[in-house]
Amino acid sequence: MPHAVAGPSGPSLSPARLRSHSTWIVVPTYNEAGNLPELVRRLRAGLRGEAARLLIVDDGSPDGTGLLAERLARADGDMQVLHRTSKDGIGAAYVAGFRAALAAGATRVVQMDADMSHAPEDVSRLLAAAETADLAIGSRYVAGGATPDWSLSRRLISRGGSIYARTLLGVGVRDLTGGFKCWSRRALEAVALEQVRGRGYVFQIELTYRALRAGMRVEEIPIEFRDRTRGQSKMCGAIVLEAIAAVPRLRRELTAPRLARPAADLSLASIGGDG
Ligand SMILES: Nc1nc2c(ncn2[C@@H]2O[C@H](COP(=O)(O)OP(=O)(O)OP(=O)(O)O)[C@@H](O)[C@H]2O)c(=O)[nH]1
Ligand SMILES: [Mg+2]
Repeated sequence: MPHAVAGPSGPSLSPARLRSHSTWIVVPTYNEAGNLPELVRRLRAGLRGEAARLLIVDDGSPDGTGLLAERLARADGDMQVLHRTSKDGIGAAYVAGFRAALAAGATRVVQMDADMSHAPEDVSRLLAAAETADLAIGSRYVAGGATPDWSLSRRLISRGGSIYARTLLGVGVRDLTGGFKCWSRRALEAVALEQVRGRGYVFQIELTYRALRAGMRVEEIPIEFRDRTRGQSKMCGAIVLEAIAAVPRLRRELTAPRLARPAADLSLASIGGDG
């Protein structure tokens, strides 16, 4: 177990608490002050007392998100903030957060956005799926998943991006660009975080692909993805272009050492939904 267990004379922790205390939830933030209090409140309500360490990774948000997170952490008791000096992309923030969680002994790590696009109430379902999978993905593109706020054109672009990446990489996972996932420690250790290069959307594709390449068992569960109602999206054309350009590179780099294994085999590693 990653956490020290006191002997008979020390303070005792119930088995449930010991087990759950190794769950970490990592949330990268940049200018999310309008969302953070609601996020923390809904996360805790959704977890219904199940312990989880909440780690906010803030890139020096000018709107004071970092300071607000510190204030919320003092009231929460199971929350901490990793401050980084400047905006360096969601991928770099996640790598820093994952490393911190692993170093602290996390046995499973949830990643999610701060803008409530990933419903905090869905975390417990994701955790349940991760009981039997190395990586559980909240998916918009399996039966029951949805993006109700999106226009037809946005749906087509996002769907097209997922199909493009899926086809090129030869994997069965439907939602490759989504960022709502629960990692087992084993899977996070298998993806070689020090080698990850993606910064924007491509980070999500890259990590899931790395997990599949490493033979991890991946499961998708349906989620409804809602648009943010507060704060600004950091999404931009450059991030989309980075993802489009990076997929062939990922395929080249990550399949090269294992030519003996055809890419089509990868789909067998993914289960769940209709993927
Ligand atoms: N620390 C850090 N967090 C970031 C950075 N860029 C985005 N984020 C956070 O990553 C999460 C997702 O960013 P969003 O701007 O919502 O982007 P998105 O969800 O991909 O795009 P939308 O669908 O338009 O909302 C949010 O919690 C952001 O605050 C960054 O450079 N550093
Ligand atoms: Mg968002």
